Amino acid sequence: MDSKSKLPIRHGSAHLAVVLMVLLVVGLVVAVVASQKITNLRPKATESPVTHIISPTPPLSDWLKNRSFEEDSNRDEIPDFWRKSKTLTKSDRRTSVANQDGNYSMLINGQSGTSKSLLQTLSGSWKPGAQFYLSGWVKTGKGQGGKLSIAVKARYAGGKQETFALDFSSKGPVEWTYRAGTLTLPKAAQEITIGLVVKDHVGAVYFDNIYFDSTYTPGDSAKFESALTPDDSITSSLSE
Ligand SMILES: [Ca+2]
Ligand SMILES: [Ca+2]
Repeated sequence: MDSKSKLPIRHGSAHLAVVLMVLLVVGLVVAVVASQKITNLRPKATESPVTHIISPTPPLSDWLKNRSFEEDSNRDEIPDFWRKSKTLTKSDRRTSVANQDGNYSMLINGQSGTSKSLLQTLSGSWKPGAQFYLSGWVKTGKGQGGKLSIAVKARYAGGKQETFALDFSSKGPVEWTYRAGTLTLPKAAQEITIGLVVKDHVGAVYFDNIYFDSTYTPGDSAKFESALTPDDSITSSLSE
């Protein structure tokens, strides 16, 4: 009787074990799917510090990054997301000596016969006629000569490049000066490089509060001047 009476109990245990196994498998599947969803929500750690991809209608924060030069996470005095031309030296750096916005600006010490630049490249897919707004502030020391610009270099489909520039007075000293302009792309572009350019100028030049976007909300005294025209004299200055 003992063995017969135990049999239903053993059957019952087997059923229970099967049910528990099924629940365990279902639980594992749910956990794996959930963890993948959480992973997808996290920012991608592999994002390049100098090139970022722009969606067709990006929020403002996805455009030019660290445009006021306040962030420098590795403390090498080259602002995050920006890269330098080979001609920059240690004296060309983020500095708190002058600032138009926040605590820091970018200082480039111009040298005769040398073209120096700080660059940031955006990747995207822009159609002919795409419009942009470019603005920024520049302050100069007792320098003179050459060319001081906030420039945009577009790389068109097929590889041709064209540069547009907002020029500032190269005869210093000049206090913080604001300039702004609009840019309409004549051709489809896949890459746009923003550059702070100091070419063949002798003296200190400070840049701050650079703006580049497809939208603009007017504020204070900010005004956008006439459209920027092509200026290929500094195309080579917008490369490393
Ligand atoms: Ca700043
Ligand atoms: Ca840095």
